[in-house]
Amino acid sequence: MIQQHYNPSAIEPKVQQYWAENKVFKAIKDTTKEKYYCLSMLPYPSGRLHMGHVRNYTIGDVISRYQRMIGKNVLQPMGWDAFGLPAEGAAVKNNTAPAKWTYENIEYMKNQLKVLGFSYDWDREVTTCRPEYYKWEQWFFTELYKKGLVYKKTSTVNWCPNDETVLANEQVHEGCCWRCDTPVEQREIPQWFIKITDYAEELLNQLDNLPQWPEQVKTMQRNWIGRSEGVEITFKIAGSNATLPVYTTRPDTFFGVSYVAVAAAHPLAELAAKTNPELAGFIREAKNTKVAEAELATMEKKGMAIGLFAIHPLTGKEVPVWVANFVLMHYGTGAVMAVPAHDERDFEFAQKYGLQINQVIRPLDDSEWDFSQAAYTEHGKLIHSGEFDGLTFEQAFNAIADKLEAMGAGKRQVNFRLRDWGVSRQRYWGAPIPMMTLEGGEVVTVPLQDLPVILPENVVMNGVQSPIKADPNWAKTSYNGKPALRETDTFDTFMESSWYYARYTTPNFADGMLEAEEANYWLPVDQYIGGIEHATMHLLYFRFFHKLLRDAGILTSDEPAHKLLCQGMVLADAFYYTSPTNERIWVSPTQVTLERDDKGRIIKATDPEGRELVYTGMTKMSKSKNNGIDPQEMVEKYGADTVRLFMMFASPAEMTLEWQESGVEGAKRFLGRVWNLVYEYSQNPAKATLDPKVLSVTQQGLRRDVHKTIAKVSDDIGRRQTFNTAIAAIMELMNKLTKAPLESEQDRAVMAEALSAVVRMLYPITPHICFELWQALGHDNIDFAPWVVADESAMVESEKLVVVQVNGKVRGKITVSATATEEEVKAIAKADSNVLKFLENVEIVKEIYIPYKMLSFAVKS
Ligand code: ANZ
Repeated sequence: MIQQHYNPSAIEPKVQQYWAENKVFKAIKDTTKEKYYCLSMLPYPSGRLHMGHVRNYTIGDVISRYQRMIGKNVLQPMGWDAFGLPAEGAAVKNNTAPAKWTYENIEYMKNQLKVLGFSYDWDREVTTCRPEYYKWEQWFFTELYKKGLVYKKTSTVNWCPNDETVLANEQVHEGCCWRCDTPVEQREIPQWFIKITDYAEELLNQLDNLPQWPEQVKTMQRNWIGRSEGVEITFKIAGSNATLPVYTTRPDTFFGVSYVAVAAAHPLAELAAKTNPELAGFIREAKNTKVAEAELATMEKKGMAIGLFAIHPLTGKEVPVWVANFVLMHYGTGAVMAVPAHDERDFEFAQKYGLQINQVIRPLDDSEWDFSQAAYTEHGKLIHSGEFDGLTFEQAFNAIADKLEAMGAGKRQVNFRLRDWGVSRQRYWGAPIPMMTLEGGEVVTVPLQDLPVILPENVVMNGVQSPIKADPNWAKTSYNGKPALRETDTFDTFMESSWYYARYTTPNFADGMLEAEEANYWLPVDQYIGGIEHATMHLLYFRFFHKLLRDAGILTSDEPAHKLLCQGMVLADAFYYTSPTNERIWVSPTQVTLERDDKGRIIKATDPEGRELVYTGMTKMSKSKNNGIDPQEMVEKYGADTVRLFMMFASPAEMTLEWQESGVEGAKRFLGRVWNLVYEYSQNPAKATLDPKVLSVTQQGLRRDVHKTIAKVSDDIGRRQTFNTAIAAIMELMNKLTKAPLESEQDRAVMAEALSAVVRMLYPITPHICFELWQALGHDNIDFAPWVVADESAMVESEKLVVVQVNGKVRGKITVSATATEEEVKAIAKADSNVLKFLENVEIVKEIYIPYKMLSFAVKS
């Protein structure tokens, strides 16, 4: 029996327990069914779920449950991206081991996920810090090494002196560490690399095979891979045998070269510095101020002439060689031919140091360009370029490239901005890199039978130094009876998150990385969901690993995921006051009392002490602004279904979501209305079956609304993924249903059909309440119920309502058959008693008919 009032805390735990005990969402390979693999990005076990997780996982759960209802064999797994730096920091702070901290967090957060009612197959849970997981990652790395896709190289890295770790370029923000804001230094250390550049072309080209990925993500990946076509041109150095190759994408500007610039670490600069202490000082400083690539364009240009001259291969003229801080050592050849008239950076540099600015490109419309202000960087026509004058960009590119190639002074070249992936980290809490060095210096892989190389978990963290580096014995091992030393670096944690999606398909397979048959049944992922912040690194490594697994003969597909959805951020109001020491103290929005104007705008905000607060608007939920809303508190207060409904209703999935408690309350009221209507209906349920032939016009109209809503909701959830509009349509239908009569048998039969549709349409979003209501409607278990399908015949209108006007005033409303002709409609109107009164004793001068909407008479007496 259904309770009279909706009480989520009475039903949600009960339903969740049922799901868990009966393993309702266990995914089993079944080749007779179409599979659907729905994957949400796995969380880092930081301790508590935040609203961003809840949004991500609710979207995934709605899609999974919907796909299950339409008959797919659904796999929806969950796991933990469990290695990483925060565990070490927390361990030091709380005087515990990173492993212990991590496993405790996982336990806690797993429970939080269960309380939200997500339909995961928990038997496939993957925890990336477990040896049974990283064993296969280590094995795969040794395989890549054997294939020549892994190498060790001493290279300059971004070094955070506080965290004592290497940072990737994108982990350096304005010269500082992304985590602790410490200024980043440059260091030379040996590191392991995976040759992602071997796959650059394929990673770029196959973006075209991903029509269901957001354009924005593909554009970011294209820019990240950064393919460019250019020419490598070799300059000779005057008075020596040395040569200086440069890489340019603008050979058309070749006659405008006024100097050549090299990177601070370029061998030519180093050579010149040997006899020039001032230059040596400049180089030292330039090498230590490392900036992210994106800042190169805007930072202050600095340089110094190195005292050498380069000979222009076509004009024979000599131009000075400079070292410049805007030239990257690891791109192209580490040297550029500078054309200040046509390149912004070269221009700024030339202006600063008084170098020549020679125009060689003219706008196509022959207009004049003012070279005192800026470079002209567009493609145009060549001038002052000898035999090449008058050529366009493409013509000149080819003509000059051909000529240089014929002379042996240049060659066409494709370059990629993408660098090989440095996977070594000097931290403890990661998977050990499975390599060893023998006494003679030979480097060997750890053989499979000795894998995994286990990271000791029961350690005491001494400051930030890695315990496996601190313990001199840990590295000592042997190889074929000879002493060997283990690598003490660990993998970048992006390694684990690059293949977890595949491991979920065969999570407990002990004889290999993946059991190929089952893996290929589930893969590729049909729907991947996660934050846009992963557009480049994770999502590129994920695509790369899939191709590596394919080329290892394990997987058969080219790409890991057909469809990608990047959910928007969750925002909340933020408030602060200024302390006596002039600090901003941020007050949680849950503590704030608000006064609003009649348009709902905030006009006054006060904290519990009555202090007036500054309102800064809606911003991303964050610790720094103390405006995070704790999902657990919200679930305790409103129930999981309400939180889920609000999240899916408040905005389209890709857009930002503004957390409004009033909206959450509204969601709860709506569920209360659904509950009440089902309760009311269940007190006197339909005994007759629905008979479309005997329905009144009103009953037919209501049924039509029901089926139109079903069609719209199916399309919104299934194809358009506009969950908010689907919910709005269900709400609109509910408004009509609450007003509908429940008097006759057919009234109740129509209602029975309508409610069974509403409950099934809401189930993917609010599964607990629907589980209960479905039984109240006399059905069995909604977890196995099919999605409701719209009945085309119920959607056609057999009759239409036409408004009749006389001299612009509404005088009647007539019901006509949906196939009535204009003449028939007019005849019915003229016979209608209400209309007739106004047509007597007058002359009809004009009749206007808008089919099945309006009939208008103009009359005069
Ligand atoms: C001459 C020139 C003239 C250039 C002109 C541009 C405009 P993308 O498209 O990203 O590949 N360049 C080459 N190597 C560089 C390095 N190591 N550090 C900094 N800049 C470098 O960019 C290629 C262009 O970037 C090249 O074309 C070169 O400048 C510069 F009107 O050569 B160009």
